Amino acid sequence: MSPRPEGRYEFVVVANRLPVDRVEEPDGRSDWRQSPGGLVTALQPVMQQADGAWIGWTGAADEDLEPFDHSHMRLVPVRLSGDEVEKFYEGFSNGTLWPLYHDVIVPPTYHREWWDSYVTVNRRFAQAAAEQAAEGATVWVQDYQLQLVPAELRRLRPDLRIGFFNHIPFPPYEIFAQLPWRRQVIEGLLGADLLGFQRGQDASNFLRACRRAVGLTRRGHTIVVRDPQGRSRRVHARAFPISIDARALDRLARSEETRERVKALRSELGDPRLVVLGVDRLDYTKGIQHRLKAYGELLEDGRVDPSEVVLVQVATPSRERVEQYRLLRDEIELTVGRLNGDHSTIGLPAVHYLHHSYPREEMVALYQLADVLLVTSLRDGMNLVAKEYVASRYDERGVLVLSEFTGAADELTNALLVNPHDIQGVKDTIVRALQMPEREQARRMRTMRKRIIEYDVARWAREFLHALRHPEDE
Ligand code: ADQ
Repeated sequence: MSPRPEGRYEFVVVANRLPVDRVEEPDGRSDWRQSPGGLVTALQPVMQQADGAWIGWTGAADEDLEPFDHSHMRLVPVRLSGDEVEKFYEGFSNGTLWPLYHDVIVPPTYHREWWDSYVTVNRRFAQAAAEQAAEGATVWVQDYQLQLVPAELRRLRPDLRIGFFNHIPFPPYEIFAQLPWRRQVIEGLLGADLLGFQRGQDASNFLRACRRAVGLTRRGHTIVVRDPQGRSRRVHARAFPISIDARALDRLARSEETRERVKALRSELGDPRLVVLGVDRLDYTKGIQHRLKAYGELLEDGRVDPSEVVLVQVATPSRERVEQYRLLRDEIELTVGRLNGDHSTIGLPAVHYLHHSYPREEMVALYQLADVLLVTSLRDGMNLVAKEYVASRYDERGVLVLSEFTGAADELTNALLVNPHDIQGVKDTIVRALQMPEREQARRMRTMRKRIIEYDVARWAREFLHALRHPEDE
């Protein structure tokens, strides 16, 4: 039985996390602050126009909270128990799906209790969305933690238009086939009307998985599925590469405060001639070890002189309760320690390693400071850091070294593209970047900036929602 559509929201986002973080006020009370992410910035105008609700978890276990209003949105917290945080979130989402969808860089773990928890929690999110959505509303489900929500939601509320966007890659079938619950995942996703992926390759991998796992063949971007009532329904799957709020970053980069901060940072680094920057969540998909190996060899060979060039590596704390992430952190910090032991002098470290989160303003100052940005992901859905760097370089200076295994590489073809596994190639490319004439820097940067400014995150959201609401155009 479908519940009567009694919710009142015309636009509902369903994501693992709510778009707010808890902050402690000086008087001891706690309050909510909008998270800095691009997704919320992109969706806020849609939220305000359409009377929107956002369904997600607060990030804390065992918390029962009533829905509340914040930043012109209705926020609807979904409760996760401590056991579910372990099995659904750290387990199935981050220990099974994350490595499986990123080319099995580390082996995924398959546990039936994790899967059971994933099913239970996905049902809970779908139920919450079903309760909030108005008759015929648009619901947009986000990311790999919630792949069963589309079908469950359709079962509860066949009147809704349901979209799904996958922020991470969708793997080739030969890898996806390992998943003991591959059929259920595909069926879960096929509950949507429109499935968005970062690259064309991800959409093709998904369409191929539909044929191999559930025997449904595609016509172009479309698959025809039969609902239990025997009606047929069309599901579209294609690429909608996510982007950033490029104009806001450009403005911030040009501000007087940023310029002052860049000067201060440069002097704090000992006024190096050149700065190389890496900014990543501390994750094994980001290829931080590969980058440090290449950079270490350049110092060793004397092709990079640490009295002239410094490497600044920002490694944002991430998933610290997961064993593999703790090991990775130890490994990276050991390597940085060795490099500095071998190549630093007093007061002049060869590598500045920062394990912190920073406000937007500081990130933009770092981007402005960097002559070269290194992105060496082994696999990455998009990589917004690369796009943020380009958006911040209004001066058309700086060189982006970009892994070809990122979604961003499809669009930023004027970056210096590298295969991060090819250490010799990465070394040569870093040297080429450090020596690139200003005219060539400007030529490459200009083309990349044009793309990012035209195709920003607002356009991404607009195009996805247009395609969701006007399937006849597909
Ligand atoms: P992530 O794997 O988190 O995202 P990325 O796209 O690079 O990777 O986004 C990271 C974001 O965090 C950027 O906006 C960056 O500025 C910010 N950030 C990083 N370090 C920070 C720090 N120390 N302080 C403050 N902010 C920091 C997943 C997928 C990606 C995909 C995005 C969006 O893995 O492939 O691009 O979702 O879809």
